[in-house]
Amino acid sequence: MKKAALLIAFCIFFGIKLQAQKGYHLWLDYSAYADSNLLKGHKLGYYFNTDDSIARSAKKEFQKAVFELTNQIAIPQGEKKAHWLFISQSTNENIKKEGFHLYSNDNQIIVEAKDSKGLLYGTFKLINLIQRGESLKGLDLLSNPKIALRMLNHWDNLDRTVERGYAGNSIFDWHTLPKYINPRYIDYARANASIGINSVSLTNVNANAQALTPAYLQKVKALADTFRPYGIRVFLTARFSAPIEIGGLATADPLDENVARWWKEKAAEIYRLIPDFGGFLVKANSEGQPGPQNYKRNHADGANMLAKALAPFGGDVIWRAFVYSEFDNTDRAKQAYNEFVPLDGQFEENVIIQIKNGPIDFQPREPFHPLFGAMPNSHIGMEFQITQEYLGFGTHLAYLPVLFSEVLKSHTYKNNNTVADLLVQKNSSKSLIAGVSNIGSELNWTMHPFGQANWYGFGKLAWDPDADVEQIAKEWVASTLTQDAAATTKITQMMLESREAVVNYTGSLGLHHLFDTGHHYGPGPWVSNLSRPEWNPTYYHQADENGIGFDRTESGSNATAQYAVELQKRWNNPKACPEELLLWFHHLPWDYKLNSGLSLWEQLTLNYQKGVKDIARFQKTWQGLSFEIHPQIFKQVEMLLRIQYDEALWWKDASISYFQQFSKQALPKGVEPPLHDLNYYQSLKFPFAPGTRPSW
Ligand code: GCW
Repeated sequence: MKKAALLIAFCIFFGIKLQAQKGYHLWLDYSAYADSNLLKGHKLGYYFNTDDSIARSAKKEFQKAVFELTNQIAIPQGEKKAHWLFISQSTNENIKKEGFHLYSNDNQIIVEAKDSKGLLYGTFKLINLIQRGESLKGLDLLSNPKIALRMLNHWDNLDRTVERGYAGNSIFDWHTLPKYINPRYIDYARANASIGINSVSLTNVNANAQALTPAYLQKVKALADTFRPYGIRVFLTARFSAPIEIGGLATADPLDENVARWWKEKAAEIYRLIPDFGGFLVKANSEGQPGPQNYKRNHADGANMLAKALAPFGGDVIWRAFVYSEFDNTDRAKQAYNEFVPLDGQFEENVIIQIKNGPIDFQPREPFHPLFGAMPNSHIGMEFQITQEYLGFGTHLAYLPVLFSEVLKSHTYKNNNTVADLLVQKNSSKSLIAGVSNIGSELNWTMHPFGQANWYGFGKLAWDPDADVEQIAKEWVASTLTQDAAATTKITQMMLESREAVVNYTGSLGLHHLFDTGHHYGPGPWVSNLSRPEWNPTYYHQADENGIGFDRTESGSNATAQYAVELQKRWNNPKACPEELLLWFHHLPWDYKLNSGLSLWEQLTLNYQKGVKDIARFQKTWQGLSFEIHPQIFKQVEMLLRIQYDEALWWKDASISYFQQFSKQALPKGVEPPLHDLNYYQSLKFPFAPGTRPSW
């Protein structure tokens, strides 16, 4: 009893309101910052010049925030008298579609936009400024989205399992839809709108044709109706063989007239229910998914057939470039380029090619994908993975905007463009940045409280790919964890370093795909028995007594030839190749001397140790923050960092034990010997690791 009373007194003293479950409200939790002085001197009358459903959402958000922040009620007033003006249909030419201008004059604060979506985004921005205690005096902020389609891709199955999901089940409960609208759908839409996300694809790219049946389309319509007032359009994944599976046709050949007609009719059926339906996201001829190649057609044939079905209604086809064939024994990293570059210029106007950030698969570090800059006559989009398939699932702290931004800023040396420049495609309604969602039914949505920062940061970078990731981290911290300046600096620093820590303890210097089979949980550098060579970690690290790494230079797979000459020169030469990509492009002897003077073996093992040490450091930093952070979140992160530390150590020890049998070298000073022998690490099995479908 005494303890509980003390805790409550403590919380009141530090201005922390106790809530049953902290974290659900994400960065839209205004309770911790309720400060009636915050809006002192500001009258609370407001005026909206628009009253459509999206503007009404903006109004609701404003009212809610004012009430939660000040315990006062905002009141509608005439345009002249109101202190807060929300103006849509602006004639200001500097404001673009979905953009906004926030400014203040002597007695008014104005949110001005061209359209209601811009008004909603501007309102959320204004609330965020207030929530973070930013002064509104002299406010003058113009913000236009640089990317048209800012999109979440859910890999959610209809049975509510989530492929590579680590935060519980799917938030979409297909069984109770369409009649039961879980209030959570609205909070999901609010959260997305608050960071500018305007499109969501609801279903797994490993698609189930059932989603396109009339019964399921009713459910999709219910979700679309729920999300629409928040400016969000829905997309579905289209299983290429749907005409056979649910249409009763004998073929899904894209050049077959009946097939094309089936998709046209399907599109018409969908648009009758959902007039602003976004379109289809398609994974075809990849990892066993059906596609046009089943009929000896190519990706353009497949994509264009669907594009023609959607075009009359304004829909798009987002066609994924994540392909690698079991019948192609060249380097997997080269295959997407080889398949897609010859098709450049052949895609319909409403097709966007969605390319993963790197050529293999969302690894902790990869060079940018060679297709960026290689398809100048097609619309291209970016696919990031927000869910942490390869960066510690739901239990590791890894602030991913650092990874995203590293890719976006990469110079392609094609027409002087960075990857971000290529994505922005000035004024194109087909520009796209998609992120594979990390959201699930966990009360705090993402399992790890810091996973929320990855959702948040993704949205911010999709709005502005040049945005500063440190600034994003600071804003997120101030909106969720604390506004104490010293604590913010410490937490932000930890976030900024966290991604590199994961790189170091999973495999640095350009090593990749060392993960255990199937579920990808933990280390499995020894795995070599899978049916397809490129599913085996041994394919990627190529470690033997002579050295380690994948030779992708002219003497090897020549994958470097898919990049601009400037990059070829740099990457082909181990002395010029950035150390963090060295073993991505080179196979080098264990005693190869790095620029630092250390040998490859020394540097690699020291990096493993550094990754572990970094997590221990984060634990210490976190322990010092117990007075600044809500007790529940503090405890959650404390437990999670413990898991991360143990798993980082496991990664280091397992990897070093495995590689040491080839290097045959002693550990350098500063690297602690593994706790167990290799057999032990190889014996660990995790049949129920999350993120893969249970086989019941
Ligand atoms: O990252 C890999 C995953 C698969 C995924 C695939 C893809 C949806 O391991 O689970 O399937 O990529 O992106 O299609």
